[in-house]
Amino acid sequence: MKTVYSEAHRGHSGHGELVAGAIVPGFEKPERAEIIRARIDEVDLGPVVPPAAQTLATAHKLHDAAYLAFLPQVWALWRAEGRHGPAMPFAWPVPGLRRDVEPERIDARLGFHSFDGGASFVAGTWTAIRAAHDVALTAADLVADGAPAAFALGRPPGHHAGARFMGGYCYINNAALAAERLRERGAARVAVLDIDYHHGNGTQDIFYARDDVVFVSIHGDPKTEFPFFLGHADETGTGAGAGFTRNLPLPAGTGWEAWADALDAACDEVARHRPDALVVSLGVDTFAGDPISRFRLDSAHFPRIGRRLARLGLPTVFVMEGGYAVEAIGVNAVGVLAGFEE
Ligand code: FKS
Ligand code: ZN
Repeated sequence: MKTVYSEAHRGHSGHGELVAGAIVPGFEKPERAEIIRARIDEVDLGPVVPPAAQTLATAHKLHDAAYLAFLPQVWALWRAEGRHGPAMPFAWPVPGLRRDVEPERIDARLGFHSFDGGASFVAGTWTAIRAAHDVALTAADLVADGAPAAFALGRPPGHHAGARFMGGYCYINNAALAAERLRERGAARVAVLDIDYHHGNGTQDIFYARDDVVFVSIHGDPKTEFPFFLGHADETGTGAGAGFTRNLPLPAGTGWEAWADALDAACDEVARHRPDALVVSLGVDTFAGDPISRFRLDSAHFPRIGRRLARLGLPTVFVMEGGYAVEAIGVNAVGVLAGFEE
């Protein structure tokens, strides 16, 4: 399959994140994409192509206009306050505080448009976000044009980004963009299957009331795992979308046997809705060696995931999400794709 990739992701680097009371170097770093990119050549997965030019029209169907307008301005507003280091928020308008007055100060606006401090900005962040957006839409177009599958290798990732918020390393929801583009290009129903360790709260938020995009996710139980505040089994959709969201939370420590059973259940759920196309939110932080996650999959399991997904027999867009064991991320991510291609 073709991989869509842009070097622009490299500008999103050098930021830190808050872990257990200390700022540490960000886990979501450029080496991740570079190592996957190198592995694609090593196993001859297929050509690597640049994204085609895209407008923000599809993003505007998924994300709030004020939110989308804010993202490209963040770095300049931050610099205008005399700051040089990464931009990150420190206050959030939780229930009990007001959201109806849009604040003016950059620190307040960052909190207003986010749910955590995990989506920080450096000079090249917007350019990387925009490139990941173009990458996801281009991969969806390849599949809409008839390719059986395509791989959107962009970063930053997207599945924690909701209609009006960033967080968890995510800004614009790349998987949601791919799903929406497949809809625009004629798919009556699209399924998004999220196999990242963390619940795709942003994707769920965006499609929760819709019956044309099914969202199915396998992830660490939010009672103990990030993003903590969404992803429980009783969340199944609302309004027209009732029955079109399915969450399969698993306890930290889950190994291949139980995870593979959940994958079977998730695939059955996808198939039951008879979608015309599939988007896979491909996180490989389910790997036992992942430094921030707690499932126990081995590298040998990732090709088996790909083979199981292939059995759905659907045109498929793979969109890169998480995975932080950088030494294994190439083998694991490309393992899924190679297994799919078998
Ligand atoms: C303290 C722990 C917070 C945040 C984990 C974010 C996971 C992101 C991801 C994505 F796919 F979006 F990249 N950990 N800093 O793997 O779900
Ligand atoms: Zn993750």
